[in-house]
Amino acid sequence: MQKREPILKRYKKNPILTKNDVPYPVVTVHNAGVIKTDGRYLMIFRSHLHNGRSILGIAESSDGYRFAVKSKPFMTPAQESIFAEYEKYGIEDPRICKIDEDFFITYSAYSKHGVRIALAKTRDFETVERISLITQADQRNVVLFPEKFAGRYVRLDRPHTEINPWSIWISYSPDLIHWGDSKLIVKPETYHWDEMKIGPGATPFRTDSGWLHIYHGVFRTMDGAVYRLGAMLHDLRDPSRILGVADEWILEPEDPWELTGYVHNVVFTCGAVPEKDGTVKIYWGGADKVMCVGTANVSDLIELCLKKPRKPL
Ligand code: M1P
Repeated sequence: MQKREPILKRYKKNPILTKNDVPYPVVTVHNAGVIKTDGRYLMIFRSHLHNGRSILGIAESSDGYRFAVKSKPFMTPAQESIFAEYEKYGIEDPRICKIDEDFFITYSAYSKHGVRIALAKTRDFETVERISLITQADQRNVVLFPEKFAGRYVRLDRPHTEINPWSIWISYSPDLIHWGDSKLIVKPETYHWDEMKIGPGATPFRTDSGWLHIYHGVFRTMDGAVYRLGAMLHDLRDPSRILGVADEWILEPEDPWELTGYVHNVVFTCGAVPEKDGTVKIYWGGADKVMCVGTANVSDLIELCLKKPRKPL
């Protein structure tokens, strides 16, 4: 058998961002949401502080590879309003989604009450406004779709449950605040690389064949969990319809900074940027400690989803 080229090619100068690039004291730089707007790449990344709780920083780039971190954090846990009660243990794993003129950020809010998802928005990546806590506990990894469907906003959810392996659901909203009509759309597959749990990853992006969505899947080993990335395609008009979930992963921990770090054996995505040349830059946190990037051809990812799929449910 011939050796295959990887579908997602790592950037040679990974990691692209580490704690050493941050001008304030942090222990990690990982799990960043990334978006391209007016030729600029904006990255909102998560950092652990020395007390183990997380904050969000911001970095900017003109080429999507070399990022400069701004002098101050972008968001720290709220000190007032209802957000203060639910963000006390930290804020994590931001995803960015542009809808009309606003950039919406969904992030995990941790407290003694569990983990839930909060929604904030910015227009300039300088100031940010918290809008609402949009889930109860326990939820992580909520991503929004950048368009409305039949007049409603749509998001992918990842509730936790003891009965079912943690799976991907979909919910709908008239106003981004009140959500409902939820249903399960993709489950982990038994004895498969994503059998322990899966979660929505990067904000899905539109292609001619469907919404391409890069997600994470987890496999439990005798040495703990291994986090990998996979791809799935959602129907353009009805994103609850899954056109294909690629049977094979597209990325697994291989580089030294993915194999060891804050949590070993982790590649975890919160952001992907489609480019005009038919490629996509996929960003991932390595071992919950550094940020990395790689590129793939969008057509290859679509082919993987459609030609070699596994069942979504
Ligand atoms: O440590 C690996 C990841 O663990 C969690 O992922 P999941 O949502 O699948 O449980 C999160 O804490 C994530 O931030 C982290 O990278």
